[in-house]
Amino acid sequence: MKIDIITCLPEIFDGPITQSIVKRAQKKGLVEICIHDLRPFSDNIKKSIDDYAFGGGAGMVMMIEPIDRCISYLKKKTPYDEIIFMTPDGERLNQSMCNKLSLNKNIILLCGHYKGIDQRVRDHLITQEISIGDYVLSGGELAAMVVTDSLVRLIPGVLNDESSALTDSFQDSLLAPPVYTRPAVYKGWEVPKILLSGNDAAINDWRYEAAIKRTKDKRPHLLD
Ligand code: 6GU
Repeated sequence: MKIDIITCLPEIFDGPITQSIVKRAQKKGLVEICIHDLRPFSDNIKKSIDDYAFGGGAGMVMMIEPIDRCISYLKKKTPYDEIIFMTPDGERLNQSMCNKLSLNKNIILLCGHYKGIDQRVRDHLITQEISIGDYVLSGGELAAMVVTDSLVRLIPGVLNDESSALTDSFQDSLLAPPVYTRPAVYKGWEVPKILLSGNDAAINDWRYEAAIKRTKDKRPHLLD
């Protein structure tokens, strides 16, 4: 899978997706993540990528031209399955969207910024709009990293234990059950005895029941 991220703040991406699982996935060649700075695609002297809103009002608007040029440049080399705009008014991300997106070969994540983006970008250049929740972030960059992380862990071979993405919370509309490790007793707080029994069938039953209970307690709407 290839993920091309278009942003006016490329430095932000030096953090989470250069570490841990996503880093390993890139090293193994299972995913290629490329960050593209929007600013060089501006054709004016100041390399500006935003301008005042037609009709007035506070806040700058991201211009269509640098974005169109950047997307056209990328499209010359790669056929994209989806060109996704990260925006708080997009479709709210959930696990089933992540699963579907992870099947794509090539995607673009376009990060919005400032007060908004010229509507013609949304009308003509992109294929999908995604939000990561009902709150407003300063830009789409953190959201693009959330999407990237959630997709990469689903690519076969990325996780050491092939089954572990399948047992993630939300994969079967259930939260994952509690887990424990040594010591079996700490300050008098005990691990459920069944987990120490060695009886795999009984342990699986316990985990299933615990997953249902946790979902009922914390996210009852998932059981609807
Ligand atoms: Cl994708 N972008 C911004 N700016 N804020 C958000 C978001 C995206 N998703 C939730 N809040």
